[in-house]
Amino acid sequence: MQRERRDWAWFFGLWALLIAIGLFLVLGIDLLPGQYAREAEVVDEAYILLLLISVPVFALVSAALLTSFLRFRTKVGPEGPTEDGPPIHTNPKLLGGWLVVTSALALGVTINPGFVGLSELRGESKAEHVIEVTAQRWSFRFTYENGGTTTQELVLPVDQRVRFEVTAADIVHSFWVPAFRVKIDAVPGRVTELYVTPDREGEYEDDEANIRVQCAELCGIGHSTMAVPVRIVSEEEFEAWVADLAEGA
Ligand SMILES: [Cu+2]
Repeated sequence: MQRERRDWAWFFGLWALLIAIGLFLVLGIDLLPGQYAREAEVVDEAYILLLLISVPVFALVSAALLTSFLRFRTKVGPEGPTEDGPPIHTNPKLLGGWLVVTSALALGVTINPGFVGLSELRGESKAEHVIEVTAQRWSFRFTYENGGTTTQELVLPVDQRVRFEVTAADIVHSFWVPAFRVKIDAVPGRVTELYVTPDREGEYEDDEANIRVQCAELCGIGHSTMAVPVRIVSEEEFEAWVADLAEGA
């Protein structure tokens, strides 16, 4: 009995320790690159929430495993046990509790961040600007509402919701901007949509390499170089730039 109590103490002690380590890793360390869109906040919140929920679960399993290793080891060879230990009997309360807790967790994350996050990202189809994106081996072409078109950079106005209408000219690619955290497949013969609201100015630089469009679907030899810098500017600057672009075309 004394021994059993100590086994449980080990288990709960390890569980608490691992939870503390996990929470420190999730909350104490800045894991994610800079956010440049409202959508990035939604995605990062979901990511952190899922990590927080998984910490106690993963710690529980690890604590059970470690307790078994540390407390239930036995010697091999002649000094070791000569017969099996007593069988373990089903514990209906434990089983029922496990079923309820894990089902509630699965249902909970399906609702939030699942449905809630999805509706925040694409529940609304209004947008201030529409930009057509055509992906092909190995570049992206952006066409603005006034007909201006470029493959050199993607310029976006700050605090304006943009709908990207994405397609591909040859094979499947994927339109992804790491600093916005969202991406969508570019499929030949289809138009897929993605909404982004950049919420601070910034542009691609060596130490802000995440402000770029990057193909995220392996598409051949030039896949990794299929990237275009992104620049987020004020509305006035954007209007002037896009007017120039159309004139040049
Ligand atoms: Cu590609």
